[in-house]
Amino acid sequence: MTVNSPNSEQPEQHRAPTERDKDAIEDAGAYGFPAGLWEAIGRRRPPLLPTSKTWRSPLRGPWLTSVFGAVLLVALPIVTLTGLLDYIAYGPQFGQAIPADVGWLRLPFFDWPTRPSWLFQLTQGLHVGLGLIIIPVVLAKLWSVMPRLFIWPPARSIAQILERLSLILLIGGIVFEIATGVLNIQYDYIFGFSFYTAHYYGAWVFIAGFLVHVALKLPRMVRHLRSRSLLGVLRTSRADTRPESLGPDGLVAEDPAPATISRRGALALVGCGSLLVAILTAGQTIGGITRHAALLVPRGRGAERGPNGFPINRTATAAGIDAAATGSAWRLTLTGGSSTRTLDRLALADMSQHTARLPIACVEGWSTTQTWTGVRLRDLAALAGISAPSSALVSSLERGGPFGAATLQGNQVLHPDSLLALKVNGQDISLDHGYPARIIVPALPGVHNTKWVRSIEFRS
Ligand SMILES: Nc1nc2c(c(=O)[nH]1)N[C@H]1C(S)=C(S)[C@@H](COP(=O)(O)O)O[C@H]1N2
Ligand SMILES: [Mo]
Repeated sequence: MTVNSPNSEQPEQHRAPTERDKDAIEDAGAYGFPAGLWEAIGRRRPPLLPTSKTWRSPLRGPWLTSVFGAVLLVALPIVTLTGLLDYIAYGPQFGQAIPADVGWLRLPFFDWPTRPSWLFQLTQGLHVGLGLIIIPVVLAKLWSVMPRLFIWPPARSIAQILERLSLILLIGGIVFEIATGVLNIQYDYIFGFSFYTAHYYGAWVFIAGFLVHVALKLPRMVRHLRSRSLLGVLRTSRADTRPESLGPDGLVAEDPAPATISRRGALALVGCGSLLVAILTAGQTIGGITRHAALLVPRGRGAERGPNGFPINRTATAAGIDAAATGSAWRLTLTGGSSTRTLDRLALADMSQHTARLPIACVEGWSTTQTWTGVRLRDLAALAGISAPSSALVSSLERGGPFGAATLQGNQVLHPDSLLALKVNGQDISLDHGYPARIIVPALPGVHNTKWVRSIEFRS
């Protein structure tokens, strides 16, 4: 049975559903499943389950689903890859990426580059920004395939069971990643587990589902995209909006209601949704006046009001920093060479000073670029007696916790712009930004720019 809607320019080709059912039942038999089993399950449809008649929007159909799918096919790999890159930027080789031990899900580690200095700003900005912007598209895609989530029987063959299992990974994975990601940038750690651990494993669940889904659906997506022209759709008004042709996918309403919005209207709605999210988010990374619009990012806003005029991740009070320990009693300890060196702040200020414009890019979704002045880390390494360290362990006055210490790679210590900063924008660094001295390194994840530095241990 083939029903073509009156205005579908290029009717699509498909097999009649009954053929498909037969195939599936045959498949099942071939895999050792009694053919009658599927029919028996088919007859036991739960009474409350929506039926194929429940879904009446005339917009639903494989073309629309494929348009959303194509957008996600481009965006999701970018979000995924930048997320995995951010994991590597955290320094898994030092056990400081979270989760530290991921068994066989271990990524190939490499030394995170220091050039360009905005590299981490880019990867985390793309990951968080694009991840938020695609939410309306993900919702639209889920809406468009809704009828398929309720088909009965849920699967007709082994192949279909596997396909449907992959959907659980895909949909469960993406919803989980979006939910945990959004909560993280709102600093809302409501769950009783580590955000990073959950988000990392959730990503692999999603990746598995995504790969299977793309492998299974890509040819179909391409075929359906060709079934009508995008320009044609954009020229079609609501009054002329007709359902796509009924097909075996079960996406097209069998009993369509009249259109309440055109397809171009639906596409515009989703597009504007994404644009709105973009406007509300991008300012956290781009900065300047756009920051005022970044309503979705709590830390990015109102930053101008803070000391030194840029966002503070955690104040000295919140970090439990004893102001007395940062006063004249403060000493920087350098170890790793044959003897330990101790310097007070005056001695540091007497060393050769270097100025660099570098970003702090926080994985929680904001960044800010400032002009830092201080002592080069490589000069401190030389002073400690290790001129070519392979790594350096920086410790804070803030003891313990995720911010108490961070390990830097050799290339990060040796970069000419890597500083133990004493000043920012020509002023002494404020207590909240890490006085007496803090780390600032090109392309380093924000979290490893340790504030209130107490000691540095160079390793070779
Ligand atoms: N000791 C210590 N260092 C720290 C932090 C902290 O809480 N304690 N926060 C880190 C994080 S997560 C970021 S993004 C940057 C933010 O620096 P800022 O507060 O000066 O903007 O500092 C990093 N260094
Ligand atoms: Mo951060």
